[in-house]
Amino acid sequence: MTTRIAHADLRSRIMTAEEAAALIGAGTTVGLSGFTGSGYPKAVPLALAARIEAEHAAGHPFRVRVWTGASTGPELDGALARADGIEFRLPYNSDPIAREKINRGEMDYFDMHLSQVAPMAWQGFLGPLDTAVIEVTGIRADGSLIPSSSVGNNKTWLDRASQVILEVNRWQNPALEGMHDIYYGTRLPPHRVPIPLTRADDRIGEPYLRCDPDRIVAIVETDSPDRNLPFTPPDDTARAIAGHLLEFLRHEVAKGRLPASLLPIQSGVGNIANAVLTGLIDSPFDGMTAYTEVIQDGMLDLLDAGKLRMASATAFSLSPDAAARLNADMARYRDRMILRPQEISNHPELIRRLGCLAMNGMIEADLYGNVNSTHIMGSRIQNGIGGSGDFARNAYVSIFMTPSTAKGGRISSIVPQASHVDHIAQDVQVIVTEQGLADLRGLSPKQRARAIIDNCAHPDYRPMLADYFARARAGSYGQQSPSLLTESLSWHQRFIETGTMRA
Ligand code: 0RQ
Repeated sequence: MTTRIAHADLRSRIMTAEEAAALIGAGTTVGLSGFTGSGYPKAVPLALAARIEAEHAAGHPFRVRVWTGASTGPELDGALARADGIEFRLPYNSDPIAREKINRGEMDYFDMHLSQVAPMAWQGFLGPLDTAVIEVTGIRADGSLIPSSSVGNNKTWLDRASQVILEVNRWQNPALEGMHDIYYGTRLPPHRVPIPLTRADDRIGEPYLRCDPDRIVAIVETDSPDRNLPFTPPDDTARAIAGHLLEFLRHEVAKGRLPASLLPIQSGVGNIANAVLTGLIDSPFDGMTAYTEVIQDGMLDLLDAGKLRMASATAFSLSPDAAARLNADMARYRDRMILRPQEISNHPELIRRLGCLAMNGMIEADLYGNVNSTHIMGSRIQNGIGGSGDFARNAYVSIFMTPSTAKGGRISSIVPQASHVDHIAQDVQVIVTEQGLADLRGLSPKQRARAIIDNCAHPDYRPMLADYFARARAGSYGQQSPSLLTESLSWHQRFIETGTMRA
């Protein structure tokens, strides 16, 4: 089967995944494709993991440094982490085995803003890139590459790597061709120029990835689906959060602070974000656009319902059903979707210019609106900051959402002090829980605290928070952001010691 590889010379480099994995050396750095479970290589990482296990069994140390776009799938992060083959990982992980290794201190993890990965690689701070392993949909006769279901950092890995291994995945729909927009105009300072994108649907690049054929050392053919995890249908909590948020958006339109088609929406991953998108189907907003990281089920529903005019992202993150729907009708969807490098989908300049509405999940927020998106009890990584920081700081309105409690009510998501801060109060404008919504724009810290306690905290924890705040107002060292330093993290410590934050 060579129809997906139209470049005659390159066909001679087709080999097995095992042969390709043998080209990756111990201790080297591997830049792999993949973003939120789509477009990641599915055969070479598995073969590499098997090789690493064999080397370990023979008493030989063998680990690699892994760079990706964002999260991948069990065949990549899962397999390599299980084989204890990852020495260092960036920039975003949601794999449970890798998470455990990181939290046990057995794997170094550099959790960074997704927009900054490519520039930092170019700046040289990350060290050399030895091998790129990139999934593509096909190779054209001129050697250009038809990208797959995510773009992520592929352009940068292909530009920077000493050697390139391609996986040509027959499962990826050939009608993906033409959907992508790969911009080749980024530069390092002092040579940077404005990125010429002024609307979410602008195309500023080309549909293909460039790659010098001389650096392609192996091509592996695959036929495997993306990870594509099912979404759980929205529960009452997710529906309540979506309801508060939609009410807020309607109010902003009524006040004339948002246009009737809203502004380009950015939606995080997860069930709550998906519930919000589902809620938008029955909203009065028409002609919406999305400038976001991932296209998830809810976006497809919005496109189908005619509410969303177009969606720009860097990857798909779909349930198996939605992926089948997309694949059955790719040619039609293709005109209304653009996949770009994550450096562009998450670019602060563009997010600020377009005025995105950023809607992201969080782990906890404190009384002043500092938000923790990444660490449980201040020290255990959950996933990573992903693109939430790229969007939150630069959005027109920056919204964070969470159920008001976690772990069956034993944890309050509103706490006296966040146990880790990813988004400082200045980058957080709206907080939503199933209890209600706090619009923090224009409020001082003490006003924010009252709004958050009254609107967002769970009734079981509201009196405890009000009591803490009253005592902080009476006894704090300063009164700008009242705080009792010996007590502000005691809720987390109590959970660690007793299994609940309840006093
Ligand atoms: O733990 O799996 O052990 O049950 O955290 O929480 O409720 O399933 O929520 O899947 O929406 O994830 C912030 C992690 C929310 C996500 C976060 C525990 C909870 C559960 C997951 P279990 P839920 P979600 C664009 C934007 C950062 C990246 C980002 C995230 C687990 O949204 O990773 O925004 N965000 N990217 O029990 C202790 C709390 C807790 C808590 C939840 N307060 N204390 N545990 N949990 N709240 C996309 C990309 O960038 C790619």
